[in-house]
Amino acid sequence: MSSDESTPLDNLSHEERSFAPDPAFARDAVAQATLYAEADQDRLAFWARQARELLTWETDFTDTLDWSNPPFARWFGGGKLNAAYNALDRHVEAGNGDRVAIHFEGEPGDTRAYTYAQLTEEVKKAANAFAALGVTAGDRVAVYLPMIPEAVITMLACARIGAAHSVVFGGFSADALRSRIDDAEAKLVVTADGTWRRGKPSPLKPAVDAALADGQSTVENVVVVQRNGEPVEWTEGRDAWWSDTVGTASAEHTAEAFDAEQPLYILYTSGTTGKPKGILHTTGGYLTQTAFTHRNVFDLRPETDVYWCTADIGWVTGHSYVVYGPLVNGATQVIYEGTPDTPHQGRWWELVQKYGVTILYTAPTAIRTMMKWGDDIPGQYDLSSLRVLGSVGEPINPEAWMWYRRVIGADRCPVVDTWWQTETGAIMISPLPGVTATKPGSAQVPLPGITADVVDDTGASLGDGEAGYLVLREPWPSMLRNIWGDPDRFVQTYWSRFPGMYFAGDGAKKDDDGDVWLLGRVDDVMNVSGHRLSTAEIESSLVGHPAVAEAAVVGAADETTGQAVIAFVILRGSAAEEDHDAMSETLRQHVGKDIGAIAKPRKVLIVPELPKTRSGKIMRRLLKDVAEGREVGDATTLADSTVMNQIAADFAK
Ligand code: 6R9
Repeated sequence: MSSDESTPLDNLSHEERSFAPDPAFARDAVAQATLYAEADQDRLAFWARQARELLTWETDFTDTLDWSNPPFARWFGGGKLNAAYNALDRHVEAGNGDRVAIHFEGEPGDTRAYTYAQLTEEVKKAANAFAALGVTAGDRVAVYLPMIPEAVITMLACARIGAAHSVVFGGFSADALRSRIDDAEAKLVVTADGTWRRGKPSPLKPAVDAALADGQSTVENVVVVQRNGEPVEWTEGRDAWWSDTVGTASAEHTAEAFDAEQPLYILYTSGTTGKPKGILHTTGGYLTQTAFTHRNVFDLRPETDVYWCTADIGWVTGHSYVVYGPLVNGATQVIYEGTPDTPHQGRWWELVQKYGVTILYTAPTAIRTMMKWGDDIPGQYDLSSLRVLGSVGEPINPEAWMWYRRVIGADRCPVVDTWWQTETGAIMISPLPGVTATKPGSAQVPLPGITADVVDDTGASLGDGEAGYLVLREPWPSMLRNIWGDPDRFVQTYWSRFPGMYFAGDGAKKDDDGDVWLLGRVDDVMNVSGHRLSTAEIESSLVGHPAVAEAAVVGAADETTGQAVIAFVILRGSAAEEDHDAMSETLRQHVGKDIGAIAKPRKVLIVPELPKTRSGKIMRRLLKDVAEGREVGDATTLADSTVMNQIAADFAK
């Protein structure tokens, strides 16, 4: 074997660049650095302290963790609290009622600001209205709303009365909505007539009507927010306008304290097979860890920061880092309804300038898109208010990380790459901006109180430099408690691959400093001639080439090598005009040179678009079907379902 074939993973994790913590964070750095030691010494005492300092309990807990029946955890036993009271009322009681909780910006440019006092009042009204419709503690409420303040109000109103919300992303179909309603046996649906998408009204209510058309579901009422003013069908007796129900309800409501393990929400996420899993989160532990991570990972200073997380509330990031973390911490945040390129490609940066955003939390796919649009667009705005930049959702390739730091962060703002999942509920692995010297492309260190490890096939810990599976060895406060209605699947999916450990489904390795590098889902880890190659690593190399905007790599079955590397790339601006065959060859050679001959893709197909879910994750499974000459599988969760036809046709040419 030639030397350039020997260490295929080295490219990604032998990243030499490192950025020392910003001295501006030094005040908190001292305190933060001690958190690791404190948690190492006594993890449970550490979490108990966080729970007591970050939350207000009506009844203090007596038992930090009950792990007597693993993997079914109970955190903060004996404790009672109300999630909405923690997110709202107590800030008003503490004299911060006039602080802005939400700066809302609609896609058409309409704006609304809610102070903590106003948001509390709206949530009390919604709580009274939902209760009047018969929703009681323990019931489930389906939420099918756009990114408008009523989404936050609805979620908190459910929490206030002890009902679990089940938010279904507004981009999902009527069928997807119905199956989630059925699985959760939701009593109420809260929706809107529609929203705005790229300047046009985009409907939501028709999907709810279609989902409930047979009249056989568990849903008794539908509350409809008027947002885009488009005409809607109406089912008398079932449907009610938000303005007629919530709008007329009393603003007096006393929050009742619930058990720490009261279900807070169900959020459906797709597994490798079968129907979506209803991930169940409960109250005390979830709020503790979302608040802790939101405060420390972003160095939050609630009195002065303006925080903006671009995630939709349809995803877990919207739950933990738009709704619960920021509001429990009393932060001021921006919520934006629309797409980043409406009415122009500078919209996000215009919002950063307008609201003086200090902390921005977004996804690599958005960062790469902005990169593709060019530096001169953010260059037209004043981004000097920014001080911390976060990334979440998939591995961020070093070039995108560097662009984010340099162009958006003026080479001054720390970038925190945060690894976590719907199932983990909150951030698990991430730098702390005042403490960690950051490395482009690595999520780096498990947070205080989190025990993450990289293990081999047998569950044995691997040394630095060896690629394996990411596991979590100890329960954590915001862990999922179950799969709704399917405890066997819960045990099977997460706790059986490595007995006694939580299996995350991600590949990872530690570098010589012990920093964790995420290598993509394990189904995305390829094995070529006995070498383990990560899709992320080759994609990172491709995106590092100046002609490439985005890349997706899959391993296609191959008789001789086990798997072969197949790449799909989108070219940047003028490069798209060049001869595709010549460009493919150039890119193959580029990867060969960058990583080693073993990683050179067998084929590089130039494509106009990649298949992405509505949350922006590339669906490599579909590309793999194409690469292996199979009929393309279920593409119903794609944002644009026509993309795959084009790719399949081009591949066959
Ligand atoms: C929060 C969220 C979870 C999966 C996870 C992993 C990938 C998320 C990442 C990351 C590398 C990061 N992922 N953050 N991979 N680096 N910083 O995205 O939850 O939608 O459940 O996805 O996303 O593969 O297993 P979810």
